[in-house]
Amino acid sequence: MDYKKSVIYEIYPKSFCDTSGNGFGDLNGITSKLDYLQTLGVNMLWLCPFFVSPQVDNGYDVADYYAVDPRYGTMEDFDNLVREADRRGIGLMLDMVFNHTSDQHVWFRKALAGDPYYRDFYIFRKGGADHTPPTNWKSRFGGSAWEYLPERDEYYLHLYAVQQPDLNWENPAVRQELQKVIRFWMDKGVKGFRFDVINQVSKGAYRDDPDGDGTRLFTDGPRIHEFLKELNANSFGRDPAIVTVGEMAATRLESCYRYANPQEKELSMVFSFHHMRADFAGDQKWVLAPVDFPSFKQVVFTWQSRMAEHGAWNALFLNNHDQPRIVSRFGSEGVYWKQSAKMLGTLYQLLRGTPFLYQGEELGMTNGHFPTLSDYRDVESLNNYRILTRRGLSPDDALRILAKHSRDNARTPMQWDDTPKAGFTDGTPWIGVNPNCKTINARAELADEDSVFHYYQRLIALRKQYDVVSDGDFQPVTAEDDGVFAYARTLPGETLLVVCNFYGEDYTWQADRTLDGFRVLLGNYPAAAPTGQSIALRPYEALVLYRKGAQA
Ligand code: TEU
Repeated sequence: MDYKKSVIYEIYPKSFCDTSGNGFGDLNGITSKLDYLQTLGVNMLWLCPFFVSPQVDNGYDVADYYAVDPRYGTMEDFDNLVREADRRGIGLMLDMVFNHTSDQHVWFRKALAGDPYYRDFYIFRKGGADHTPPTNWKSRFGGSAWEYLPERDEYYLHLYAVQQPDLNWENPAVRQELQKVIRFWMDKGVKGFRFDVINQVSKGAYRDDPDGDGTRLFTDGPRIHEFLKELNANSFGRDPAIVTVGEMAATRLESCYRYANPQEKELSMVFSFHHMRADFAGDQKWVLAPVDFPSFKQVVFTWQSRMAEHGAWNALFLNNHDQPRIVSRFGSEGVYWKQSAKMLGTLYQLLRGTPFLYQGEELGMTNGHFPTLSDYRDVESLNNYRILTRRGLSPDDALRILAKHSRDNARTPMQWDDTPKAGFTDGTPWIGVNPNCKTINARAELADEDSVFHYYQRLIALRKQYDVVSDGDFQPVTAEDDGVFAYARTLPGETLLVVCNFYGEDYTWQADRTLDGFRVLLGNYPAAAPTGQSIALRPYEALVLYRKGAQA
């Protein structure tokens, strides 16, 4: 698959489509929606984990890498999904959670039972004389990254939930086991792999971080490139058709030059997250802060330019299963809901890289707006609610922060139709259905030529129709601080100009070049071809302009 000309669609199976009536999405549900996905025009499906798991972190706590959790179906259902997707020219990308396992994985159970071989699969350390943890590192989900085992008077490391003990990648036996997992799924016809927090598997020295929570020490660690090259050579690198993407939490730009440069033989591309911190306060996620648009634009432009200079490839996204819905976060749910959803899709899908759209993004799905704590399911959100209220925040103030930042905003069931359960399940959904499924749903949008769905269909088609989208250079156009996100993609004799009014007000934009000779390939308003050097942009207006001939 030519990942530079492809669009990848992320599916959170638990929330996609339930065919068994247990309230959980399942593999047969995905199979039943392949025609819908083929109509949308996507080329590959990234499936979040569906392996055997106690579901503490919705499957990112894996208890058996080789087996389908019965909640999601059977291995025969998976084999059928591979066949049916392949018939439609759609590949499958599986999610490999290799930084940690579930504490119910047999390896960890054996380690706790004292088996020395499996004990070295994990990271056990003695604490300090004063009963302090081995280091001051913090879990990404709140609290210490070390869990004390009184019966052994030692700790084990978990960068995420307590029930997600970190694997010891310094142990070659661990790395060989994980390479076997990848080869197993390759043999079953899988054509892509997403690697969960893979840049945190090389921990370096276990020492206190005097200036922080340890992230600087265990992120992009000392052996990470060596480990990735070894993983590549002993598994997916044996099939040049396989596409890989690394989730690089808290990564550095310089590290990503290497992760995603084909000459390094590590990965095809990387997810980075610095642009998704534009509504954080400094490094703090669990606060209410406005969107810092100039910072968002500057980060995206910097990553686009620098990664291109170093021959490295980006995975492009604004939504995923960990991020609140972007139309609620950076756009508008009000009168300009549709325009802002289309504008945000245009803004990122035509950048240099491979776009990953997240289930429901193509419909303009919004945040869940859960009114009570009992509506939440996410371990990270529930942990942080406790932390916020322990710090003295009122329950209402803490719930306001969860409503804005919780990952559960992205995990409400996919909205297939306008019935009370949105056509997601006949049973009791594991998490609440967004009542706005009455108007925001696939059935309605498939029937409406002006829908977000049909706009995304046309947006996705541009990547296949115009080489300048897949192969063109990137040039920032509006780097200075104004309300427009505009950039150019160029090939000799071709220019694509993408202009997005990021705000909900009219704005007259002065272009850095004459717009004569450009034609409108796509827009979220009825638009005539602009002329001269300025465009009167309407609220959240997006325009894709194209000119063939002398560089504009
Ligand atoms: O996410 C890693 C990660 O850092 C995210 O949890 C996200 O950055 C954080 O929630 C922002 O506050 C991966 C998976 O995508 C996520 O679903 C898992 O919970 C996590 O790893 C542990 O496997």
